[in-house]
Amino acid sequence: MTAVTESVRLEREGDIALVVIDNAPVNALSFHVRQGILDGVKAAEASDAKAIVLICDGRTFIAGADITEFGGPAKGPSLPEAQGAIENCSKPVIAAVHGTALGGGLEVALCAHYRVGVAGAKFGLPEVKLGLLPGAGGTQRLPRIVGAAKAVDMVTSGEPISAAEALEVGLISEIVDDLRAGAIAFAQRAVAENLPLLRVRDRDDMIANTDPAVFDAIRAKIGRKTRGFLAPEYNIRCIEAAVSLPFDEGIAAERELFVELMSGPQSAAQRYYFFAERQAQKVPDIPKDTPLIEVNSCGILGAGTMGGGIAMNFANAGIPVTIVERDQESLDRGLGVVRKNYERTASRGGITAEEVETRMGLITGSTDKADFADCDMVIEAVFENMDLKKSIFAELDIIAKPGAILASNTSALDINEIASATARPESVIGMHFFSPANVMKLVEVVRGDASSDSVVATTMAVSKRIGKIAALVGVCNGFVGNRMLAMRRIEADKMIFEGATPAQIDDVIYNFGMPMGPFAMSDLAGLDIGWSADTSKGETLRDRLCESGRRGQKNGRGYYTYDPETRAKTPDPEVVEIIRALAEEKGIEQREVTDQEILERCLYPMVNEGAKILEEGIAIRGSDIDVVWINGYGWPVYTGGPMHWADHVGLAEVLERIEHYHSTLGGEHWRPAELLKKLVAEGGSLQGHTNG
Ligand code: 3H9
Repeated sequence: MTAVTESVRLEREGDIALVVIDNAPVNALSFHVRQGILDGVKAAEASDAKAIVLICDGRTFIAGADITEFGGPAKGPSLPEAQGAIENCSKPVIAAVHGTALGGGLEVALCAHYRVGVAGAKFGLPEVKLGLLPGAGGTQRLPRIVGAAKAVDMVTSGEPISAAEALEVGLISEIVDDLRAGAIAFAQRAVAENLPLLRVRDRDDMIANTDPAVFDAIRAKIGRKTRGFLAPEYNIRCIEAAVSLPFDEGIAAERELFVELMSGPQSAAQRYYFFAERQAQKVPDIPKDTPLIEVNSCGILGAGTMGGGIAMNFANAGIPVTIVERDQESLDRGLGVVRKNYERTASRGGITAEEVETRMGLITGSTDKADFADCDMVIEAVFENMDLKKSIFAELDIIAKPGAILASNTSALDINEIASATARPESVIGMHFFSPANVMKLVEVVRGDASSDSVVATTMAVSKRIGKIAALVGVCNGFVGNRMLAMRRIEADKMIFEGATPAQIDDVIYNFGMPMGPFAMSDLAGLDIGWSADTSKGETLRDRLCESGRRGQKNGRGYYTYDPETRAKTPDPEVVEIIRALAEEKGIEQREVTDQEILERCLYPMVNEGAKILEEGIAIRGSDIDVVWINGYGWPVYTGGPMHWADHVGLAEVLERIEHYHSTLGGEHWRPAELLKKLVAEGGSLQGHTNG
């Protein structure tokens, strides 16, 4: 065994040389790995070895370029130099894949003459998720093996394929049982049978007759989902280049587009988010060795939209759920919706019919809370009413076994007060899911004053296990997400009286990249939540809208009118008139409100509130706030979330505008956060601010 660099070594098994990469945790292509591959392969080529196996230690093959190196000074050999040593080697090079061959990792493997993998291996080019494209030949080599249609699908989705599929499409030559032994055996066979040194770059057979329609088809397919993102289109253009240009020209086109993406703000935001998401899982003041509570069963109180969605998350992860409703009819209705949701997924090919039954089989309905007695965790998901929640928690305290986690899905209420209804506040925590709970990724884990370390750590771990992205937040009204959302609402509601229309405001927010604006959101939720015809005084806009039969999407009329068939919304002049009349009564003069003013007045108070949330210690890090907004509200990840976005705009400019609105419009939500002022004075950033 010879060390080549700190992370690459050379080994020998008979005639076969092994270039072994060991760069924990994911064998990313740091400069010493690139150097090691280059020097290791060359040394093996110069030795009397007859073939070379490229293999990794640890849990995975190379998972890509080292993202932490991006944007820094160039160090060591480039990846193409290391790849060249493999591809142009005069002896067969076999890449042996386990775990994930991703991004630059797959691009390295594509330069080997042959690839083998274990059954659990996965192969993908996920750069699009970082706002990038494969920049080391991946877009030119992959279609030469799998064809343009498959390649364009892989680079635009970023999703990996399995070893079985890789074998089927010819990406690997063999699935081996034992990685090392299997790869060595393959290499020995390559030598014995004098197998040719296959260079993917020289192949044209799979791309020769590409139908250009595949590119329009993918554009049509992903257009809506990728609205606002640059990288998907750039990835498509690279595959187009692969089928229309000679290899070297295709590589040049790929490089040019890669450099453009890499130096642009979208990829910077998406790379920042990659680490933000992983960072959010870490709780600085909880020791890593904190014992976790075993959670093998979960009780859910409430089979409404929320409870049902939450139950699905647990069932999807294979965790048995007991779901309790107050009467059989509501229970049947709730379980019926869950089944329908699963069946819809199955009809689209997401899961098999058998999986529908397996998951439904994990959900047991009941009308008796006593059935929570054996659950390791119980989540309350009834409507928002403090007295009700307190009485429920007092009951759960009696029913649940000692040590069980008692969680509330409240979206705003005080977890400490809820916990005070029990004799075990240390077991109580908030788990704020977002609607629809089976789809939305975010869970705000709300740490009460008394929540124990084990309960916090376990709830974070359980959230991950059920496929969620958790952010730990403290107790305050609305926590992180809804508290910031409320600030946007204040200004949006004011601006429609000043002369902006609901559609204008929604369009500005939509064009910024959010899934919908505040008024479309109200229509979706229903305008009459908490409104009653008996008590309505016709004083507020909501009173007037509801009184004129506008209840939102559910009856086809709200701030917009909705097509009964397509549910497409159209701005409604009648609503604009109702608003105008009310503004007149209130003595508010209407004027033209610019899109820029709308953007500033909707987003800057959110940024300001985010800064206050940070200074109060409600969020651990600025980046956690971005994780909340991206996963709970669809904030466009290519702007990095409200904190990253504000940093990008420039905190001095943001503060200047907040001060301007504070002096002209007034209101506590415009009072500049002390932290914001401090960061501007010190040249700090919101995204990098941490209380940990
Ligand atoms: C690329 O390749 C560009 C090329 O085309 C062109 C070049 C010229 N770099 O996710 P985990 C860290 S772009 C640096 O929790 P898992 C991660 O931050 C790249 N660090 O584990 C975390 O650190 P910490 C294309 C990385 O088992 C730790 O490793 N490749 C990288 O749940 C564990 O990560 C990708 O986009 C990296 N590339 O999932 C793949 N990757 O413990 C990105 C991970 O301090 N990676 N880290 O928080 C992944 O998708 C997942 O990490 C993976 C493992 C599936 C591999």
